[in-house]
Amino acid sequence: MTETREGDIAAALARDGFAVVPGALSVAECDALNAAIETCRAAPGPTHRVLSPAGEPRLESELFRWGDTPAIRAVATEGTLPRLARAAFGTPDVILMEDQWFLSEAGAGARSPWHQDHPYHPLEPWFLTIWIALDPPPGPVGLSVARGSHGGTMYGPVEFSAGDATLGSAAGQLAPVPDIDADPGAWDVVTPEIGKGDAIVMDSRTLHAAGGNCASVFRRLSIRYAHPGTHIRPRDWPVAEFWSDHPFARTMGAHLDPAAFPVLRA
Ligand SMILES: O=C(O)CCC(=O)C(=O)O
Repeated sequence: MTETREGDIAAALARDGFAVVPGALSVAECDALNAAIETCRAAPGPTHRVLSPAGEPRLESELFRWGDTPAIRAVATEGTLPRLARAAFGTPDVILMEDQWFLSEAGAGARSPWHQDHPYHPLEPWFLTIWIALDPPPGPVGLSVARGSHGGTMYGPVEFSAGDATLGSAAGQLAPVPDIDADPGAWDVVTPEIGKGDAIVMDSRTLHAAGGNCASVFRRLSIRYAHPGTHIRPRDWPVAEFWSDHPFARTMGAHLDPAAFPVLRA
């Protein structure tokens, strides 16, 4: 694994679209987050989805639990992760946008397909996803990224869910994500070797995928941070349901409401 020092994160993001940060969270923090994911599963909120086909060992995901889940709030708002986001943007303030956990049960085969995070959101400029493995990946199921793809085409959002939809509706559509697995020679695909607590920091325009055949449970957490100058840019293609449901998401130039999206000061 090529480690990126904190001071080099902005340059790595600009060049490659991602950076690897080993040991971003401690084992104790990962254990607390894994317990928190079980609490969330026991009382799922409106954004909880089973992404795998019915009847199979599950791939599940949920967003926006930092407000009622202290372990998620702690890592999202204090310590290493906001510090990495400040280093990435080069700003003393960053905005907490979203938290999203993923859980693959032992035996799950469903994968998060190749996609970019950017087109799911009516936001500019690019934002940051910090993805952390909360368990050692049970097989080649960690995050894969297409190096340099942040500087190319923006493709249409891909529906993750085999059942309940996660995308809103709109008339337009962008070009579909190409079949990267079928044409690996055309892409510089990297799957960093990572362990429990290691993070991959990504530009929201970087193509990535994760999951697949998991021999044992595999939990991971993504925290997304926005640049303090982030504003709304309504899209004419379907964005993530949460964002399409919000009236402010249709107001060109509006800023994120700090009551819902806290500004984290250094
Ligand atoms: O871990 C996963 O399955 C997918 C993570 C991901 O694509 C993301 O957080 O944007």
